[in-house]
Amino acid sequence: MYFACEAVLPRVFLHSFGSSMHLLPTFTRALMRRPAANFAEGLTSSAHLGAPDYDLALQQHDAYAQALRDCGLEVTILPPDERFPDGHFVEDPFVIFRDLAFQCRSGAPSRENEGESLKPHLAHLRTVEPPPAARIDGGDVLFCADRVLVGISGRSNFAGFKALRAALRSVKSDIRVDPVPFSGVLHLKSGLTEPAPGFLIRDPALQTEYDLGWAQVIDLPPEEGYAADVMPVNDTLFIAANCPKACEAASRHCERVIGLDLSEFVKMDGGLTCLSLRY
Ligand code: CIR
Repeated sequence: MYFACEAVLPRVFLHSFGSSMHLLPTFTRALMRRPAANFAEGLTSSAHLGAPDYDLALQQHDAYAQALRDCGLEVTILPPDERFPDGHFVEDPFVIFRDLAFQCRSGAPSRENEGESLKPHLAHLRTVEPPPAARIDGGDVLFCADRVLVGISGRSNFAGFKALRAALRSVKSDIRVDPVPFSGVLHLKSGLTEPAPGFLIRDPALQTEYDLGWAQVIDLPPEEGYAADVMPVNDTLFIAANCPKACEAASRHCERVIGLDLSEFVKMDGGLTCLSLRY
């Protein structure tokens, strides 16, 4: 079950994934992993939200996968893997850019080896592994229309940033890749994403000295901060359900806005983008 957002204001910009205006191509496939029964043993800083409900999480995961299928994507769902309670957050172990699959190494020790089990499913891509000191989570990597922002966080370091930049430049030599030291949220994309070219949506909890002056920044009210992790999929923008201000802002810039309820994943610090790898 997912929700169409009412467009309450005129839509003045369409998202332009798959056009020459955006670095990323039209997505045709997505890779996901079903949450394991022990997923509540994963890392979280949100214990105050209560323990997640496994059955509801599975329903929300199913709805998410169906919503991607409804956008025309072929969705592969891998079986649960109890070795990794955070293993369904498949966005973190890989960054995919055209034919490149950059294998991340998380700054969180419990998540360091998650990528190995995803690797065979990305074998058609050119896999690049970073040097041992490089740490990075895919949740810290934001592809904007004309640049890539790489969060420097508890999970991702400068060595990780440099390794990723080199790998991205092996695909597109003039790609702009900026480091973005930040604090206040787990991953960069937990607190900052680009719903439409030149427009950023931000959780006010995110603190950074990085100059965002090149974009128009939409600041969400604190109570809707987690809706800053929006997920553009071709002509559709996915946002967290039940966030009216975020929905209104997104509808101003995007043709089709869909709300997805991920309440059980939010309890484990998960946002929209982290549940799939789209390529
Ligand atoms: C973690 O702390 O790593 C997981 N519990 C949540 C990861 C969410 N990933 C993401 O936002 N990209």
